[in-house]
Amino acid sequence: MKRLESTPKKDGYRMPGEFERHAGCYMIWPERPDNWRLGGKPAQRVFAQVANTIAKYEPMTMIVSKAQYENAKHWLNDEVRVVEMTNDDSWVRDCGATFVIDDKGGVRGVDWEFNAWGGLVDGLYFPWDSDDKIASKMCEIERVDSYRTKGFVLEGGSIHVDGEGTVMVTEECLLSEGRNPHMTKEEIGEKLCEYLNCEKVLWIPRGIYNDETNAHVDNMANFVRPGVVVLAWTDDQNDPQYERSLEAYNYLINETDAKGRKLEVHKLYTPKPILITKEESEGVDAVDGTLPRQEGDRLAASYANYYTGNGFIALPVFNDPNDQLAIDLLQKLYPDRKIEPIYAREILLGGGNIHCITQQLPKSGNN
Ligand code: KQY
Repeated sequence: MKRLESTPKKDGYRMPGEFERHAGCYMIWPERPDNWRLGGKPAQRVFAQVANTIAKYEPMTMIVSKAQYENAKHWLNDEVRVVEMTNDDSWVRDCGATFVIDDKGGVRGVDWEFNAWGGLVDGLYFPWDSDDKIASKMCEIERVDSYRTKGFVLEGGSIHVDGEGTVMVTEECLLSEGRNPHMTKEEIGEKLCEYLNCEKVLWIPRGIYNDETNAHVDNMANFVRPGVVVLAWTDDQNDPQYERSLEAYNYLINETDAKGRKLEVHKLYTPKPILITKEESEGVDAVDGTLPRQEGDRLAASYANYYTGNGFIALPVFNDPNDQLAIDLLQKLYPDRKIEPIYAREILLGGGNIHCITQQLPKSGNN
């Protein structure tokens, strides 16, 4: 398949909103023992649950290493397509392709340069070269041409689009030292608009407290549909999350999107602070160069990290009283989708959640 030299915007391709129709979904099977406790065994059960749930609604593909191929097949339902591929870890939202479509039935991939959330400045593991090849391999599987953003680093979890010209990010992540320090905020915004086919960037200042991705937007906020946003929220003024959510709220309610609409912002209450236990910490291999998982560290738990699929929402829950609040709010905002709550502590322990471990393939005329 071809590497294209132009950009999606020039060629009439756009990234659709995640709430638009999908032709499929990708995930990567977890196994690295310096990120996932107990060799990834507890996380694998939950990844299988997520994949088997999604497969009820849309074609699901699981990427898996040679070593884990048979084990993944064992836990996954027959509907899940299992494809062997070398990988460094399991965050396909971030290292995988961002698919763009045109109005003639075309699909292409954007292959962002990936450096494990900050490269040698504050990246989370080294090396990351196998993960950086995942996007182009996904494009081969889908038989679609791709755009490589050479010299421009980005992860899919650091953007959300409304499909109508607006992209939402956090300054904390997009302007971080480990990604594109040679570029100004304006240049970064132009690059996003060129590759996603947008006209307007919403720059939320900061994301979720203690988020090891430098605060991806997908843990903080999401577009329910154009003009409607959910935002992670707490009323607890003693929680460091409070001022982050408040500044984001004040920013968003005073902004308009690419079409000039005021945004309707819904508060999605976070669970109570979730801390790593001694047992959980001791289950992770200590390796120089990977982020240590220490007892008592606060995890970046948020209900905003959900996946929007065909007719359903895969929602992380945490056995917290606010689980039900999140389910009720999202059911109200998505009346035509079934809410599928999944107990997601094991994903959270790895540093992200359901949205971070999934990547949709949008539906176009021909797929
Ligand atoms: O998108 C994400 N939240 C990925 C987090 C990566 C964590 C690696 N340990």
